[in-house]
Amino acid sequence: MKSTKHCIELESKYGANNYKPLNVVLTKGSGIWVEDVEGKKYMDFLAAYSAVNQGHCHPRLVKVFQEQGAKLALTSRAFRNDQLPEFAKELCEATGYQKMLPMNSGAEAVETAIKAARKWGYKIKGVEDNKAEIIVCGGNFHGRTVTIISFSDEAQYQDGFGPFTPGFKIIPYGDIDALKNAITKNTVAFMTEPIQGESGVVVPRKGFLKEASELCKENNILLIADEIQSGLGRTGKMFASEHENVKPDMTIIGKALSGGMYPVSAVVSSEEILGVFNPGDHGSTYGGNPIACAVAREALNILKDEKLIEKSAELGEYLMDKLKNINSPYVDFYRGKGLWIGIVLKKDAGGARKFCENLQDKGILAKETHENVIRIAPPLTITKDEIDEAFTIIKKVLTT
Ligand code: IF1
Repeated sequence: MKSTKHCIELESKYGANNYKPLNVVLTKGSGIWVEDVEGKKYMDFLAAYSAVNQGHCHPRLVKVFQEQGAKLALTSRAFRNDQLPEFAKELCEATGYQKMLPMNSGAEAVETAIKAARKWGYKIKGVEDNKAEIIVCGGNFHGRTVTIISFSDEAQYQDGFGPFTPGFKIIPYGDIDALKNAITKNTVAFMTEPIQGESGVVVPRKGFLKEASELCKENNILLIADEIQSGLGRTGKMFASEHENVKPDMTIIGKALSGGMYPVSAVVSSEEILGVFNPGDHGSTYGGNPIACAVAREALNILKDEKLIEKSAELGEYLMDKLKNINSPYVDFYRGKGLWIGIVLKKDAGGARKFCENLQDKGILAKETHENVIRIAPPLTITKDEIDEAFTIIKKVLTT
């Protein structure tokens, strides 16, 4: 049998050292539950950063994945396949947009949105060649390509990776005056996470996104929402932007678009904006492949059939109320929406990592973010009883 120690040694020897995971080696998953190589079971309270909103190895996803894999896996976009047209239609209908462009990873979809916005700026808005500017927020996380890290303000994400892509301006998250002041005649887009994930489930001031959206309209600037982590039910709405009744010009989706079965991402937008791409402008070998499309179609159906968005809203509020009633010496405050909660610890609590290790001992896997935030994000398939079970453990960890 593979032991935890053996797996960790092998991975450290042959794998690049770009991660420091919790020392748990998982081998099985079902719903909210995962099991390690020693046979210990855990509740997954990270859900692969919201990629597994539909739960691990959802039987419907496994079935579609196996069937489509056995039938036709990849054609490239040199030829057509019969899954992409249906996926394109269903994704547009589910999200209320006119057009979609499929990619694989989140970062690729972000790159796609940046390219679309720039080209829209030159071809439609009339910005002078190579002058396009995109405004982003401090504390952002949009992925790890060279262009994306070019507008990160996290020193580690940039350290050693320059030179960087120009054309980005950073404003403080939630600061509408800063956004106003950053706009020039060359601004083509404002791109933001409606709720910041990596930053620690940071919800901006109420009204910010709405005001930003109006400001963008007034100035003929595209609003781009990165809903890769916040979208598809995580916050109790299809998209977190809906909490502010905002319909961005472009929305970027990834992670849970496949329920964790396969990398699938997409940009959804209007005819005018995605219409700037001509054959040969952009693409990807695997983007829009039959497995990806079949799996994503089923992942969207599961969200709807199992009412996971509604469940996220209800159970999220239920859990948040319970958490707020814990009298913990370590917790500063709680924030979040739906089943996405950041437990912000006091400065002198000793950091979130040791709380996550304590949770791990007691059977819950959660991941700290930014030293002092414990992030809570279970699969949306979680039941009320399982929430109660987890709560008992969380309460113990936060009070002893
Ligand atoms: C890792 C963080 C979370 C994202 C948003 C784009 C992407 C992500 C809003 C890129 C990805 C992931 C990447 C993953 C861990 C995770 C993460 F801590 F790194 F920041 F969730 F908080 N936009 N987020 O959250 O998507 O290319 O990875 O598919 O280990 O880097 P990707």
